[in-house]
Amino acid sequence: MTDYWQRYKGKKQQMINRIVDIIHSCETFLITSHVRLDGDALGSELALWHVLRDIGKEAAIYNGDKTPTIYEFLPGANVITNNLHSLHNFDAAFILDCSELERIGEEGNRIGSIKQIINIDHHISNNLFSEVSLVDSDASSTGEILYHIIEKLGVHITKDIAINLYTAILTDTGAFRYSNTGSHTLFVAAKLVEAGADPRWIAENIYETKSRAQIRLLKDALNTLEFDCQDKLGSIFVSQPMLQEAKALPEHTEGFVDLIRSIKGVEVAVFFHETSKNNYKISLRSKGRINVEKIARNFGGGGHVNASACSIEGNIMNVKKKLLVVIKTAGI
Ligand SMILES: [Mn+2]
Repeated sequence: MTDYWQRYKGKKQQMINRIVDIIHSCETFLITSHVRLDGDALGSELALWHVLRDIGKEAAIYNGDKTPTIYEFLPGANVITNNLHSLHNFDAAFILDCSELERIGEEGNRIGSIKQIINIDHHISNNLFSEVSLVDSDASSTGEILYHIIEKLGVHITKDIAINLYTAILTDTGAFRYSNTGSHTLFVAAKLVEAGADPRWIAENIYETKSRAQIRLLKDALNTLEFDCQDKLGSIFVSQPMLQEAKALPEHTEGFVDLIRSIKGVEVAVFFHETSKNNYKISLRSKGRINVEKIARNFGGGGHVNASACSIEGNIMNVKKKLLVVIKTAGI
């Protein structure tokens, strides 16, 4: 574990100290994250909310999107608001798991005008939109980084905090399967289990509560499965009519791309999701060699080496063609 603590020496340690100072010197905090919420965004927000409240601070969580149903079990999830009124009450804003202000959604610029912004993230593509930025692309998740801040703060990790942080780490590592799972990740996860996070109960809430509509949508999506690049590339898509037919929600597509990656021999998995007519959100996953962050960046997106996303306009045929050209140049 010594290597790990080494990473938090020097500049990163100074930044953690600075964030701790800001927490002590401010009273009211806004906490936010990116649209298309995931377990890391929500778990990190809620863990931090509990921490701030536990030390007598005021805190509110705003998100541009509604909380997906599967995350409603998270302790504190009911406090999250989708409406932002006056901002002048906030001394500082925490922007978590968010590579750029625009990813917050509609309120990004307004929130960006709060005088003290704290940017905590693990995306390699983070554009360091605040002077106070703690970005650690070696960390599995924003939740893992937050654990260290909480330790430094000296706040007791309650069961509610542990459940939220564990969920953040669990979901961003694909249940401890992705290459971002380091010994340090498991070390933190172990500490959270000791603090009261129940792995069985959390996994059941997240992975074993699928609706029938979701499975129906998956069935239709799998009908679109195609292989390219000598079967090293697997892809599926979901169109707007498919979503309507299955009576499913956009959030029900979560995890589809991982299923494609699970196919033997597939090195890059792609999921095309038509979010509005002729506008596709594309999720990319790779098993290692191919850097899908670079591919997404080509289309104005970003993410991590093994998991990224971008958007391309056009019909599915053209969108696929455009993406294939770039993937082929990546040397698949
Ligand atoms: Mn994350």
